[in-house]
Amino acid sequence: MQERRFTGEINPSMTGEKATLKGWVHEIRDLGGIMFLILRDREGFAQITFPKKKIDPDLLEVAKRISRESVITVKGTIQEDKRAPNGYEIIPEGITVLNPANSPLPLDTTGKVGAELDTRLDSRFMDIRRPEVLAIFRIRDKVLTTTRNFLNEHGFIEINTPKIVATATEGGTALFPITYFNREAFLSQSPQLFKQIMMGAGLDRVWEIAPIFRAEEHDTTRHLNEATSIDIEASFVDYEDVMVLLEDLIATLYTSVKEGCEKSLSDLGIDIEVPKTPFKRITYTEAIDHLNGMDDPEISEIVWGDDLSAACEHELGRLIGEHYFIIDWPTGSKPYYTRPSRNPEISLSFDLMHPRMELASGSQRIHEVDLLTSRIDAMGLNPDSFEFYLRAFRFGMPPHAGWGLGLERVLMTMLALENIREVVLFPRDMKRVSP
Ligand code: AMO
Repeated sequence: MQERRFTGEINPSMTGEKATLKGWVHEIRDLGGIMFLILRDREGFAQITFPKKKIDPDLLEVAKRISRESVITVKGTIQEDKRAPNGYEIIPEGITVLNPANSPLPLDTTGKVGAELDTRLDSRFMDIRRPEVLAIFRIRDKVLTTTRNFLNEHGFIEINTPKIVATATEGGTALFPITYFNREAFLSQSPQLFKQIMMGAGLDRVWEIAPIFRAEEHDTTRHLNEATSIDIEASFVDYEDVMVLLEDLIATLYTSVKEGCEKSLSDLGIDIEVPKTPFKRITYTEAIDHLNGMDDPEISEIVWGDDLSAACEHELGRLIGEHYFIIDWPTGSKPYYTRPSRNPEISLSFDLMHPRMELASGSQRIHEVDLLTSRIDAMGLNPDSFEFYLRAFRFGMPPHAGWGLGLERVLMTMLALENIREVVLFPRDMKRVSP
């Protein structure tokens, strides 16, 4: 008997060969003279066929008693059958129940009975058994692997920065405090300060893919309290250089999913289009000029310096219709580490936008310690608590730029999913910390 095979490794040309399959009982269909057991594994389905007159009656009795979603081993002979999934069936010679599943099931894995997202997330282990949900996580894996390869090929070094920190990095966004022995610490909002310190350390180009924790009280379909950020920082470059890197990465991710995840895209019932580079760049000032000319009650008069609301993002997305950058934001609307341009009111900064939402933000950074200290001060923060960061700027800090890209937002927009929670195994939001 052969070693275990995945359902996707077998094809009709193997007719007559023996095979061992392991997986879950997806469905049992008893049609009287014939019974079908559909076995499911990570790669798909296999039809196990029991022609009742020809099969050992004891084997048939075992099969009839197996509950749905039990874990089984099936040994049998491969036979071509055009009507079956992948064009083959297995005529069983032995079935072992490795672990029976309880009934009733918390969710229906066949997709015949729909369930709310909350119910699905409560039983995520069973939800992910559905091929269209598993497909999302196979694509997530592809996006992560492609990102790592892309950044390695571009000379970036992977770093791991602490997730328990003493200071805020992003100013505006709220922090999760934790008890750290006898003092207060926080969960990290961003690797920002540490990736910049690594520019002072001479690593030149670094990347990190890691969780970021945001205590935002946003109960929306595009915010998480624990998200995954793809962060880069590079020395001796300007913000245009890192925008080019970012648009190249986005196009590379779409290409690798389109070409390398055909089955997953088909399980999701979608096709994706690779965005064309270079992406359009519009300045913040052009964006608000356009928005202020709109006759839309959701978009009231925007004052220069305001952040752009979701309604504004939607309007710009509708107008442009593809990925684009909003560049040169008001200095006051960006974090203290963002470099002002020659006009101190305007910063060398950008947001990467999908027509539906923001995907990334980044900028040229301030590398002069005096300017940085005064910006921290001007934002109402205490420079003393940033001393560990500022020190790195006193002893040879090169000019540098970088960005942070939200992995979940890339995935939800690429796959046209409504809710960001769909692309996270165990999402953390205002209402959910378990499972
Ligand atoms: P920013 O705060 O804009 O920038 O975050 C970067 C990207 O991370 C994603 N993101 C989120 N995704 C889901 N839920 C959230 N609550 C959430 N918060 C952020 C978004 C966002 O565009 N230090 C800078 C980056 C840099 O300049 O290098 C930063 O953190 O997709």
